[in-house]
Amino acid sequence: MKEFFKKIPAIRYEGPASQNPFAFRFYDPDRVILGKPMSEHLPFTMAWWHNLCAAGTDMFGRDTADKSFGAEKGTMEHAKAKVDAGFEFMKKLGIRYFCFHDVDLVPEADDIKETNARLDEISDYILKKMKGTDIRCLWGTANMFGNPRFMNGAGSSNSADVFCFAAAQIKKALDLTVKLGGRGYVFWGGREGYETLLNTDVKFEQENIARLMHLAVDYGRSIGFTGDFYIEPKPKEPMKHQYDFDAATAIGFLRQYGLDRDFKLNIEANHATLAGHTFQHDLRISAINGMLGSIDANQGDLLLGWDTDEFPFNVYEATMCMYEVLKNGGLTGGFNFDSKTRRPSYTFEDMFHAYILGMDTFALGLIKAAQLIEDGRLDQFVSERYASYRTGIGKKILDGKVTLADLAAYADKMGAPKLPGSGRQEYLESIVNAVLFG
Ligand code: XUL
Ligand code: CO
Repeated sequence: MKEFFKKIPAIRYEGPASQNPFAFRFYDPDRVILGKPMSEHLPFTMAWWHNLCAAGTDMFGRDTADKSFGAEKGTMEHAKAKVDAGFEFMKKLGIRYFCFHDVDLVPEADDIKETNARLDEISDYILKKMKGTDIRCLWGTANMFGNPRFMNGAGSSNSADVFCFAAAQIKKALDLTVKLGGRGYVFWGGREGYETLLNTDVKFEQENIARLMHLAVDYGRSIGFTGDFYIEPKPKEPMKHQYDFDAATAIGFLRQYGLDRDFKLNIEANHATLAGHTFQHDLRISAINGMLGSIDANQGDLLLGWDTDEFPFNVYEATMCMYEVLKNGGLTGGFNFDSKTRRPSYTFEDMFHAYILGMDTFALGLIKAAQLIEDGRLDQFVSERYASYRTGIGKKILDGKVTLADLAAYADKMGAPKLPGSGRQEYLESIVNAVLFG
């Protein structure tokens, strides 16, 4: 078997002092944190599209990286070379999951029957590669945004034929996900949105997206898919306005259309920040609604207003993410690095450095989040902040024992309420710093 990353050894944990560029400094898979090994807390996942397909093309310039893996692009030989390279990559890093879009796996043909035959061939090949390894599929999805037919979306398209084509792609992508033992199936509503209300029937489009999702659920369950479906919220880009704007909007949509039993959310850091939220905010909103399912691990650049999909480096953000994940009792999905190396980082070594960075950042986030929870001061502060609801009038409010008139009478007697206690934000931030760097 050809080795693609010859100069790169298997990546091992060597500790924070290590200066070996091909070693983990924080990700120590067997280290037990809050009763579970790191590797179980952190089901790290390779995104097929960024790692094996994207080669640096942007709006202003062509590829900088060579991702041909020794084969001619657009051929099945190339598709198989990507599988070989991907498995070598995952094994060397100890990554146990991958995610894919249908068209990441094979070149799309003009005729869907031909594309599907190619998908059958490549998934047989992937299955063979999986044998004897502990590498599994995290989730699959259908790319319903790249091809020109999807210029107006898939479920939201004005064309019923395009809706049918999307259905056909979803059906096949679900078949593949089940065949590869995927834990989940993702809907990122790539172009499910609008450019102008002058030509758009928003109600009709949203109902049709829900229709397509119901059809997907019915089909998925009929072929034995027991995992979660996920919506991946994003506010904009490519569409000016996307329907799954953020976690709260997506949850409202799922409930409105009766999809909330089968779906959870796949929260992407850079999508949350594009929506004007922190990553932690969208994780919290998902978690308190019982809908935090999976994570697309990356980060944006707050100086740039677009989806830069950078490898996570921000330890504060990763810590607060892991804080939410630990409090959620983990994920049904995993941590998919929907991240790409910067365009000038174009070598195979950079691909490894990027994953080492991302995995170490989340490992550090996990260690620090566990310490914050064990420290207990944040939790204690929050609990005390709401203490006025545990006795007296507060307790009566929670118990549903008072009317608005009762409360008004209480207020009449009370005079002006005392100011609520200090929020102590700066003190709490200093605790976070002390735990991170103390
Ligand atoms: C796009 C994005 C997608 C989804 C899968 O912003 O995040 O790659 O994760 O379609
Ligand atoms: Co994503």
